[in-house]
Amino acid sequence: MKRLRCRSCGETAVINLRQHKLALCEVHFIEWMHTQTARAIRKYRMFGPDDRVLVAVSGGKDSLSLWDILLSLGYRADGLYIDLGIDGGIGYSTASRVYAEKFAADRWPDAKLHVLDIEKSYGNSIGGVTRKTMRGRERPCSVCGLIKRHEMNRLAYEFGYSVLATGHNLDDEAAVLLGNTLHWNSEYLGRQAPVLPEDRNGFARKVKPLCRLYEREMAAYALVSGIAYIQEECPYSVRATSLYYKEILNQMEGRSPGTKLNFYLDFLRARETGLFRPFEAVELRGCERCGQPTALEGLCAFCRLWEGPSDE
Ligand code: Q46
Ligand code: ZN
Ligand code: ZN
Repeated sequence: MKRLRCRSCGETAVINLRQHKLALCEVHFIEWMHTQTARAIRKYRMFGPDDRVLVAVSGGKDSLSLWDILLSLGYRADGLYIDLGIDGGIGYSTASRVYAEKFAADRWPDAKLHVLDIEKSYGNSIGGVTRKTMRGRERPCSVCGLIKRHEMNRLAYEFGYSVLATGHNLDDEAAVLLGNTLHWNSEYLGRQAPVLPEDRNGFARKVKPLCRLYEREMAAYALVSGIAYIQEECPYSVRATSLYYKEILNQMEGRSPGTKLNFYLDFLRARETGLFRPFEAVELRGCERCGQPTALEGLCAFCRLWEGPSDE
């Protein structure tokens, strides 16, 4: 088989980016990933060099690589690991936390990693609170999403970060887009974007700097950069419909390289030209207990979670 050569220097290529007709060696691939991320940050006006960025790290390849890229680009980025108390027979949360802590200590010892333990702070884990408050009707992922959003917002606010960055990659975004399109969920379509403005003054903007990078590219970046990460998926993700959508999109990508990227970028263009009605912000008030923006009367959804019906 013909050996692929790096387009920049002619050395042996480690990756072939078929959708860009671009083969790159290790050094130039890392450089390309940094440039692509920097471009997305500028294009979507995510943040500038003076912003303090809080990166939500899960111990997985995407979020650790995102943190690595932002620090390599010289941004003021710290990490936040939320220990959700998920076990799944593999000690999932504990193992993920070790990867996040090791990454910070070994690679970027000057960067700060905040760690929040949900069970210690609130007395219950994701599984426990799902069983208790929803009586099994709700999936752990919706409870988990609610807790993560609330706590990331709270800590960003308390620690004075203006931006919250998550490691969602192109495959994640394209899968969500496919799901929203299949249901013509116009509210979610209007809201799906690389940048979500702050809900209220003082709260952080949410950004996804990896939204144009394939999952495969993220895995390759972690590998060639020597970033160790948790390989197992969250045990609750097994039944997620998004995995099925990802499979379908991968099949399409295999037949026609670039499908995922074009699907997502064409959507963003259509969104910009007004195809989807922009999300109309409902009037938000401060939660009576935690002060975070909420559309609900009295307590926000997060504070209600811990008030749920008891087991009797
Ligand atoms: S961590 Fe949480 Fe994911 Fe696990 S429980 Fe679901 S939402 S699958 S990103
Ligand atoms: Zn090269
Ligand atoms: Zn609240």
